[in-house]
Amino acid sequence: MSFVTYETEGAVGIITISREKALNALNSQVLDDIKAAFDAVDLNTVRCLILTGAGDKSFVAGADIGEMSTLTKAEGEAFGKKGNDVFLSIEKFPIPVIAAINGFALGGGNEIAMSCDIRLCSDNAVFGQPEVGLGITPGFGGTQRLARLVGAGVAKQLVYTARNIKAAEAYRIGLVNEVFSATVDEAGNVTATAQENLMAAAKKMAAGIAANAPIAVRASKKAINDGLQVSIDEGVAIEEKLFGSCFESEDQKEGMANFLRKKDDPAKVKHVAFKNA
Ligand code: DAK
Repeated sequence: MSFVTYETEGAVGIITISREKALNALNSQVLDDIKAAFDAVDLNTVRCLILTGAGDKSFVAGADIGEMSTLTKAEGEAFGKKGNDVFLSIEKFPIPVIAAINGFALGGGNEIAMSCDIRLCSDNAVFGQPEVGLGITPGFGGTQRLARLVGAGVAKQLVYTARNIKAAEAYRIGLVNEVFSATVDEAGNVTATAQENLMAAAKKMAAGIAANAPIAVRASKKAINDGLQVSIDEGVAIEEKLFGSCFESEDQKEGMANFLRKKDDPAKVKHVAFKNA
């Protein structure tokens, strides 16, 4: 039995962590299943991924505390490496990954969300790095990615205090890109839940990304990720190479020719059905 499901809708793939009874907490098997799901994505047909959690209460409530409670030092290090390998492969995955955060994103849950490219959440989402309260440090990249995303000062405050924050605060500090609430009609009836609106927005964004030139989207992801590791001089050199690599591709030729054909009214320019060459 796998704790992860995978489905596709056109060029969008949806990976769902599905261990609802334990609020989708990450044990070794869940980590293996996540890796297997990413490995199985057909990059010839899928151009953007959504990562979410099953149910409407939790995205991922962290690493599995039961499993971690009996680890030796060596096992703890191995568990940390297993998670880090999975999270790094998400961060470096060739196509964009959107985290649709539908509830708790604590510890390893916040860390896996931060390894995605874009974070959207429902208004019941709760974020935090509670590890120091459990006697450990964040172990799946939390000390590194949180500081890069929200700045060292805010990251240190969140990690040292182990305080959970709600969606609005996560938005204010730049941890999430957008927050979704339920839609209510004039009579006060809920016409769409926050989670439904979250998933609809994630799918719409993913489909929009998937409609853009895939070579350029992949190169942009790589340029941003690689550039964040180096000086600005080295970063622009990385960008130059990746920018150059787009030329002579079918995407570039078709994309620019399409614009030029419609140049009298640029608003009418539609992205062509790009191929990968
Ligand atoms: N692990 C295992 N089970 C969990 C879990 C978790 N992180 N979170 C929730 N569950 C389970 C609960 O035990 C409960 O199971 P049953 O008792 O029904 O069998 C079920 O999910 C429902 O949870 P609750 O009954 O507690 O639900 P509530 O609504 O009352 O509370 C909650 C929801 C999210 C506030 C609460 O469950 C909670 O505080 N959960 C723990 C959150 C947490 O502290 N997460 C961070 C874990 S630490 C490292 C590698 C990795 C890491 C660190 C180091 N290295 C090796 C270096 C990562 C660490 C973490 O992620």
